[in-house]
Amino acid sequence: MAGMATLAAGALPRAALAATPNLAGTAGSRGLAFGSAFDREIFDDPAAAALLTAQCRIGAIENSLKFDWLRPAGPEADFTVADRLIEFGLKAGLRLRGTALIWNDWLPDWLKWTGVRERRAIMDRHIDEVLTHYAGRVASWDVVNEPFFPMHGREGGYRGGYWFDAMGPDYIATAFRRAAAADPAAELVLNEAFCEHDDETGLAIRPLLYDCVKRLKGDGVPIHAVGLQGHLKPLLPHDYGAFADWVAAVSELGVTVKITELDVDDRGLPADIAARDRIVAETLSAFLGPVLKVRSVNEVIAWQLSDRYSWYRTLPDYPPGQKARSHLFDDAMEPKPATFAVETAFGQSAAR
Ligand code: 9MR
Repeated sequence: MAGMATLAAGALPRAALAATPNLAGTAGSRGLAFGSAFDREIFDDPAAAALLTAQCRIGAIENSLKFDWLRPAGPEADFTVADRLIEFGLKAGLRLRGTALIWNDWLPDWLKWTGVRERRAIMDRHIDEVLTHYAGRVASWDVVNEPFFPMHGREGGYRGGYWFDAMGPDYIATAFRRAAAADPAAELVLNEAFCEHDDETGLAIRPLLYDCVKRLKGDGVPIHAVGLQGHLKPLLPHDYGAFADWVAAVSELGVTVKITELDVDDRGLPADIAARDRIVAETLSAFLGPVLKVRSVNEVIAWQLSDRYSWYRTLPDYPPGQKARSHLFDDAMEPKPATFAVETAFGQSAAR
């Protein structure tokens, strides 16, 4: 692991930096699928569209399939923009992922005014309509996103919100069963954040998620994969080797595992760009090395390819003049140490 970190540490030979990366190709040579989140920027930015098409085999819709984006003002869904994104993705040859069908966060205000019993019907309708509409086009869904958040103080460590508060923990199994009925061919994924870290939240969520998957499997709930987001935070305590052992244990429950939202939180890292890029690259190497030894990890998806469309850039936490460099390509869509760290990790990973 130390050797890999050194390789990615900005000490890369010039020739390597000048080479054209081929992330999907290198991943594919090991039986691994690589992809990225994308959204409406691809309509107006041909460079973003071209980078996505060149580097990816999987495309995850970053926002436009979320409940609040499909139904911002009331229960009627508007699929217009999402349909254009899906059409683009399919033409680009991408296997498409939708996120998130059911998430207790980021829900529109109108849901607040619905009664508890009515909310179950709204959830069912949402799942039925969306999965039927995209059956055969969106191959994989985060059916439930971020089920746990112990800091919400709910018994069992669940994330609170309109769905949980209406149905309790059963909303998870209910959503998976409903999704399987609406699109029997879809891959159904339980997606979770924070597990990569040895801080209080990460250490609390790991066993909760493990037990949840075990229960779902034991009850015959149709869950095919676990998504682990991978918003890496180099400044938080972490032990990626121990994390990988836990990932292997999760997959032994009978699911594949995918890294669904890979990027590096560079808030608080040095302002100097070379130093920051080095830490971002080292973090990616240190994470992917052990994780990709686990053969049931079959997909890695970046949460946007380029810093230009980083969600971190919408956060207020950067000093003036400093912008996130959290992703695999820079602002100008050019490769940087992170690109080659990831490609190297793919090339060195165990064959699937
Ligand atoms: O990157 C997404 C950002 O543009 C949205 O405003 C936000 C709320 O919908 O969601 C971000 O993506 C999140 C993902 O859906 C779930 N895991 C955390 C991601 C980053 O916040």
